[in-house]
Amino acid sequence: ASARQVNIAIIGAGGVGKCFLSQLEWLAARRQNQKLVLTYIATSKKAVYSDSYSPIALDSVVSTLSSSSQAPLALPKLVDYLAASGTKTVLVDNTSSQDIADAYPSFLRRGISIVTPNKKAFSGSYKLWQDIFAAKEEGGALLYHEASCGAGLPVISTIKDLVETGDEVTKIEGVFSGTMSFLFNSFAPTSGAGGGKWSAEVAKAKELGYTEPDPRDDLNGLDVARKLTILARYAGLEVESPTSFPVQSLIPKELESVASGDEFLTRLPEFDAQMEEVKAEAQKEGKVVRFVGSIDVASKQVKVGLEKFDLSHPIAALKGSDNIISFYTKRYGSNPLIIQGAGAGGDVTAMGVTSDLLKVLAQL
Ligand code: NHO
Repeated sequence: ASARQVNIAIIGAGGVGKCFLSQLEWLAARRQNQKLVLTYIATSKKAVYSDSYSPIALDSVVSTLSSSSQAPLALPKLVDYLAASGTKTVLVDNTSSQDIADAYPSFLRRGISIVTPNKKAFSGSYKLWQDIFAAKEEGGALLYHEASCGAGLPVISTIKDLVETGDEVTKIEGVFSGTMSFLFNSFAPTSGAGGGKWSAEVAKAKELGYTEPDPRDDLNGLDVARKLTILARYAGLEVESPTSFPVQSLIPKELESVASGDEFLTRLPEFDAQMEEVKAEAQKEGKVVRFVGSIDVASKQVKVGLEKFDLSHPIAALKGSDNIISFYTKRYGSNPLIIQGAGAGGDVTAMGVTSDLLKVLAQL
């Protein structure tokens, strides 16, 4: 392979993965002086690759994958396969797999760079977080995960820029879940009028590709807790895990142990009255309820849950699946740096992954 070739390996071809593939095809066709070659792609069931690392055509990759009879390589084998190519390689992890996240150190140590929207590596144990960054140094690899918070919005790059230029983050707060934003904006609109049944809005959010593969990961607050864990760590707090601070779950107790996400969605309508009550209680005070998260750096407090807001508050007035994230810092004083926009969905999330890939490519 020529020095200007970069191999790409992709795991995951679901909602985000498919959008990423079409962005990659667009990018590869326009990339000058650097040839992007897809040498491996896998889902949980199938894979496409060859011992000679022959290029997998990007315009037909989805159908090639679905008609493939190859099984995915076990992770240690995949590390060896990618490292043995002798060509610079970027792994794109478009899954939500903890196993793959746990294997990041072994990829990075072998010099394989990683871009990903998967939150699990950066919001798992603090030990994994430390291992990942040590392995990255050791292997001289690159690592970006912009889409792990706020989809394509520049959230991770912003907090890194703030910290690495010597600013001090004092507080971060906002709406960090595209799903929760969508749910409350449509279930409890500021206009007071309308608003569908809670369970119907949840089903719609799943259909629109906003939710995690299992929507319970959004409704139990864990998805927001993961994002706050990541941001808190960049802000300098040694948060042990996304379950080491208070997180309010919106999953009815009775449905906590239901086996599948689909069964959960089927039974959720039985509990619509509970959410109607939450909505009515806020309405009585002339407010709306929203699902928010905050990090107070000085007191080391992180929390996630429901809060009531005046109708004129920027958090109450969000639209669609928008996130809003306010960074309070020494430099910015009492007027925070605010980032707002779509916080979920295949295309905008994939854009975060593709722009990370561009950052890696520029340095290879
Ligand atoms: P899918 O559609 O379930 O696809 C997962 C793919 O991974 C499938 O092809 C599956 O076969 C493959 N896979 C799973 N485990 C595997 C394994 N062990 N080995 C090989 N393949 C495996 O999931 P999505 O929706 O495409 O999500 C992919 C990743 O993007 C997840 O890590 C998710 O957390 C992340 N992500 C998604 C979104 C989004 O909007 N869909 C966002 C960010 C990151 O900003 C977004 C967000 O935070 C959404 C959040 N729910 C919110 O705020 O409401």
